[in-house]
Amino acid sequence: MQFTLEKTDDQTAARAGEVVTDHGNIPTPVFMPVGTVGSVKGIHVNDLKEEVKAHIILGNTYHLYLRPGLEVLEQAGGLHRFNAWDKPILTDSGGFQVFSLSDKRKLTAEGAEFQSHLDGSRHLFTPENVVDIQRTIGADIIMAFDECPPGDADYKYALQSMELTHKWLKRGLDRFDTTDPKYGYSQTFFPIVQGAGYADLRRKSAEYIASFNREGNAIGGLAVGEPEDVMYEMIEVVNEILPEDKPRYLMGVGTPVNLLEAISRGVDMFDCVMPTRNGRNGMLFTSEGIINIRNEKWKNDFSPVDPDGHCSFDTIYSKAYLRHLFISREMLGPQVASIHNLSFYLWLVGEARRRILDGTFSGWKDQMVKQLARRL
Ligand code: PRF
Repeated sequence: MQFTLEKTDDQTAARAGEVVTDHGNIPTPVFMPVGTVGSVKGIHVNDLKEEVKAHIILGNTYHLYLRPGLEVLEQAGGLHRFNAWDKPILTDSGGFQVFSLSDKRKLTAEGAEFQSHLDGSRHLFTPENVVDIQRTIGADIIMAFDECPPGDADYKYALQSMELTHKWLKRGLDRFDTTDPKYGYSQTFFPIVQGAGYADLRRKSAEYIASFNREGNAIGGLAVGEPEDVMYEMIEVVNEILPEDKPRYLMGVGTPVNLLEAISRGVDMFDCVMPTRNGRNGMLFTSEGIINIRNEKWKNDFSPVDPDGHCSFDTIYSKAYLRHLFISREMLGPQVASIHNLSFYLWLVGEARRRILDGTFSGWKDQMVKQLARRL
């Protein structure tokens, strides 16, 4: 993997760049749709390419390891062959999901023991075996095994957790650097900064992570219940330290406004379930603000779903029809809403990139931040 930094904005810390992988190039800033079990919920690959215009998607080690399991994935020749997505894939390492989803879990020096949320079976994730698992899944970008403390973690817990994440990083890197890809294309490994809402811990963690000088770095442990201004401050603190010439990935964030604020502070990559999960509930993100399409007010509104939208469904369908699909519980409703939201997110980061390149990012971002959070 290679990263080229094309331009840094004059007025903000925003950057435009390009990540090159064996499965294709990724212009940054970029948003990665989440395909937890290998599929971006409800959306087939043609729509992901043609309508959403996704460059890279994300999969989850925790889910894919439990089901379909490594034997199936290996026989398939890796996730790209299995799910027919031939562009880049990033996998999250499983740590975050073990703590949010599994039934019982216990941290030991070795790793994290947990029981499957599917059938109660017992498993152990270690910094080493999650590298092996992600190699078998065939991710282009493999994430370190980390612990993500809650947003209100006290200092002592945040410190211990950060130190554990650092120890696990060293072990994960040793495994990664002594093993090979399984399917003939190269894979890369991103470490993750932790440190909760404490600037001194964030600095320490960023310095430790930067010292490995890997091909990309991630910021974890944010958007987990802390106030937004704390999240923005932590991003600033960390990005002052992380290498400039490597992509920076902010994990699991966020709203359209969060994306623009983070881009203006030097973040290059994002993923979040919000466009798909909220879309399935009828929430539509647009450049004018947020729509709840189930609302009575759209019942007789035959204007396009989003006249400024960037996927074909935005103008093919009316708001009244999309509302009808939701109210009638037709599966087409959540599908159209998910495609709309993802195409909006991809447009937003793509427009940010164009604005960074032509020097108009800062004013545009201020204007957009005012519009995006409005309720229509
Ligand atoms: N670590 C990992 N995955 C994550 C997070 C994290 O801290 C977050 C927090 N926003 C989302 N996904 N490994």
